[in-house]
Amino acid sequence: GRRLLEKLLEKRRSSGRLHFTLIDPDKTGPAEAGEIAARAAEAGSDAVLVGGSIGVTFEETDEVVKAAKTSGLPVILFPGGHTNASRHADAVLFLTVLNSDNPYYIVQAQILGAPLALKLGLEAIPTSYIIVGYGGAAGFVARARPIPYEKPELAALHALAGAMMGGRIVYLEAGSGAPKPVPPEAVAASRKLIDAAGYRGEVLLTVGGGVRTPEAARAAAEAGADVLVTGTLAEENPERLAEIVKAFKSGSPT
Ligand code: 1GP
Repeated sequence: GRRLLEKLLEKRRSSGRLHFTLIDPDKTGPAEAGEIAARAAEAGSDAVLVGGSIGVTFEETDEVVKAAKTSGLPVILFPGGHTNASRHADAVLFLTVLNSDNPYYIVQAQILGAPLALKLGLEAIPTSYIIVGYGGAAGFVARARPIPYEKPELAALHALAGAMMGGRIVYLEAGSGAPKPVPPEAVAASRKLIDAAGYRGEVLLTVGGGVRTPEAARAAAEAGADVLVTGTLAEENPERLAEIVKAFKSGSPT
């Protein structure tokens, strides 16, 4: 069949912006993951991401992926390292941390993870991952030098390079639970350079970390994000999920 990446790009072009719900198997067991994924589908989310930075086992990943699949949404692995794999997932964010100082997170995890993705039949979605500001556990574990909140032009240069290096998802990450999301200025500056280089429609500019309000979701949309990722929200304020998805998607597809 058609690859998931192509389906997501097509969906973005035809029906507008996308929302992904993140589930961390270290924090969320399979039963709760099933409930969150079902709620996410109902709220208008377009995919479930499964992964975390610390303490995630093969078995937990497998069980959470299986539970999330019952929602009918595509399930994409969001690995914290090369061992976070599951044959039950549809795809894996094959990510390189552009602002890591450690070669493992730039290229070695990919080399070690590639044969696992092949064996498990996982579609690898080239992903350029850029950590901004707070960074959270992801920034700490990946040994990132987080881009300062007040330097949107630096974030944009990373985003442009990420697209030029072949990233189809260019992901600006403030870190799960970040006190404030990626600044809209950084999203807008990234959008501008990605479009100027001719990647509009081929690259999904993705934003996540610390989005808790419809206002923040709307700001990310207006700044030009194609995809919004929320994680903590579905665990802590599940009743707000639909509202936030709607705020991000309203006014789509442009
Ligand atoms: C983290 O971008 C995601 O990788 C989501 O972050 O948990 O803060 O929504 P939150």
